[in-house]
Amino acid sequence: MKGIFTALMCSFDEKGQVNEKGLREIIRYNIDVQKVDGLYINGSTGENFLISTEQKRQIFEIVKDEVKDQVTLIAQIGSLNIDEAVELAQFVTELGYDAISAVTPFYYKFDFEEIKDYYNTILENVNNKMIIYSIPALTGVSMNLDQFGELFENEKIIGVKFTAPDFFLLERLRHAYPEKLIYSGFDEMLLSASVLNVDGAIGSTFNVNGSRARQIFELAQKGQIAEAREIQRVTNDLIAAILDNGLYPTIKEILKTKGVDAGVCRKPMKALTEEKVQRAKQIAEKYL
Ligand code: MN9
Repeated sequence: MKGIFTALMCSFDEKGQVNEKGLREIIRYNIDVQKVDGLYINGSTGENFLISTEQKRQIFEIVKDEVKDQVTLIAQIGSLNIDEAVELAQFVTELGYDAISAVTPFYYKFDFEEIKDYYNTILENVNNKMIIYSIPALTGVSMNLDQFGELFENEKIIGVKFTAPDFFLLERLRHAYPEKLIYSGFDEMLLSASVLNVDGAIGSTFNVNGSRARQIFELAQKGQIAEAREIQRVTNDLIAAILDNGLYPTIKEILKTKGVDAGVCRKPMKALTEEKVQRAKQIAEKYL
């Protein structure tokens, strides 16, 4: 379960339907070209919060069918509808997914007892391992060291996808819970997180830049920090350009330059203007 995991994109057509052929191409590109250790399905990058339950099931099925047992698969099943979360957790477990992950419940200001109950309820209903998905900037939910500790008391909770720029908390978590898996969630901070000895990383830009992410992670583990810093710098030039042009649609456009039918993003995400399509192509040419 350690290593570099792509937060998998999904290919959608103009009507917003899943483009199965395109999705399979994105998967193959990640495994065969970027050579990542695993895939994280239906997270933020998969546009999970913009699609129907039926589409989530469809994506989980296609991914498992394409991947079989070639790489590790983590299914993000978290939902504000706890019944949906349980149902999807059971669905992917039957499909043979290696672990599930659930975003902290958001929108309503749930207190910690409610958040804890959410995780424990899902896990009472499914026999699988759970990775907490913590992304305070998008959910508004921040948990402290003690609260992570309380969640980790449930033995089925094996780790956290830590998408926050809080390196103090990250270091405290690493020190306090050496047996839990910690995945770095911000690709632009991978080196800093790797120095703190995370177990791996899960990221959107790995769809196109996974091989550099691996180099950063592995060099840091070997203590070759200067070399890792140089690759993180190039990576961050790339990420800054992608963020400036529009994160997910630009990654899809870059995938298209590699012959991968990545489709478009779901509304209300907007399509790239022609100028931004050209810019995406230039970014691909310059960095990838
Ligand atoms: O899964 C991703 N988070 C989101 C993690 O997309 C919200 C990251 O990979 C970021 O996209 C990336 C760019 O900021 O670090």
